[in-house]
Amino acid sequence: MTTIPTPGQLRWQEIAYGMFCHFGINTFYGKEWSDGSLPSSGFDPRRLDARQWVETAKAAGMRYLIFTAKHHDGFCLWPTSTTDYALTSSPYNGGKGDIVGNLATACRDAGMEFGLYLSPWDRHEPRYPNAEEYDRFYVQQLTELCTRYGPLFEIWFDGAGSTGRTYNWDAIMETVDRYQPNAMVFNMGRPTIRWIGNEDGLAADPNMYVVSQLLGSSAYSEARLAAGPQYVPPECDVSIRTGWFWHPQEEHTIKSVEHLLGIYYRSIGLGANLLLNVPPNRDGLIANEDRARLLEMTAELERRFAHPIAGRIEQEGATVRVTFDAPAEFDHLVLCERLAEGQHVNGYTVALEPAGREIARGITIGAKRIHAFPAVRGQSLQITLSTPDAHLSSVTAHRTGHGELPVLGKPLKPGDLAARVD
Ligand code: FUL
Repeated sequence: MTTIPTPGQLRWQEIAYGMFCHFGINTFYGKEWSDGSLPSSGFDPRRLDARQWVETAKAAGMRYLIFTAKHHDGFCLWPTSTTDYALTSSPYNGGKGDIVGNLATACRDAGMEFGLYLSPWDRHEPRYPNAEEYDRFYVQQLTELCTRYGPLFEIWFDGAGSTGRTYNWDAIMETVDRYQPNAMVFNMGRPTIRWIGNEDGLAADPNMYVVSQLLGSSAYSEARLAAGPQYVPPECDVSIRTGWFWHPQEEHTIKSVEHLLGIYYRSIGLGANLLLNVPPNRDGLIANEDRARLLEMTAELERRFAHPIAGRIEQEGATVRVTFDAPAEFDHLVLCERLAEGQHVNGYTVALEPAGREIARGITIGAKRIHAFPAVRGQSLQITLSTPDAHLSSVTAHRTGHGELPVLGKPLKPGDLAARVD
């Protein structure tokens, strides 16, 4: 890794928007975390339809889907040879189900990128206290997932519960390198993408892709970064509900369209990826309420952004002149930086010509930067960049009817989370 993105990282940033699906034993017992003792007998999604999840993601404009193959409780959603604590010992499909497999196929058929979450922290597995034995077990699970289900777009290593624990990251990363060399690696081991540092879906401003430290990672990854700053773009993960898993009677916690738009502007609109969790329910379906809210958000995004007024870009040194075909009224600008040679913009202003009135300014642009401001009218802009090494790949104007960022609702308190079993 260097300070220049790999083609895989660039593609991942271009894809930008994904669905997270938290689903497992917790779904059936009303838990967010469980300790590995919940019986498999409770796991029975009678109407499970992986295609409905993928179709929902697609209708929402999402381009990748990450599934919890195993959460901290250790319950596996594919027929693994490593443990009985899996859907094979549940009533679901007479113990013959393979939800990871169904989802992989549904994604492939729909042209949706597919990735997996495999929790290193495992509260069920009796070998967990023995680091060497557990590492072998974990590598075996990862090998099954990396070899049975086609190309993985992303592998999600969650640091929760693992503070102070050392895993055999060499062996884990060898497995990824051998079987899934193109998968993006989330936050641990040899990360190619990083956690944004909160679970609210909000990126930092400025949003720097070249970093020398990660949040919530491991000593192993930190040591790698200590060798020098590297290009590791962030992913914002957040749930559409208060919890990551579906719970009965929590429909009221589904975020409002305004809040979801606020998240979109502060993640994708700040150049980060957005991985929005939409948890399937006990039937094994994305519930109507979640689906409806998600699609309302998509409809509003389309209303705002589906009719861009494209600007022609001419650059001389650090000065970029943007010209629209005709004078237009607009209240949003979307700027994209050319990233193939790395992230360079580190300060910029946007002025409306000919008067030179400043309408927007910022520090970083990156994959995408959305600005909102009271409507203006004009045909050309002058953007002054911090350095002639920086280049923009596109500038579009939009007339949305909104001159400011969507407002985030009241921040959710940890106490709002559904019960955890510790
Ligand atoms: C956290 C986990 O503890 C949560 O349960 C959830 O999976 C979230 C995405 O990551 O670290």
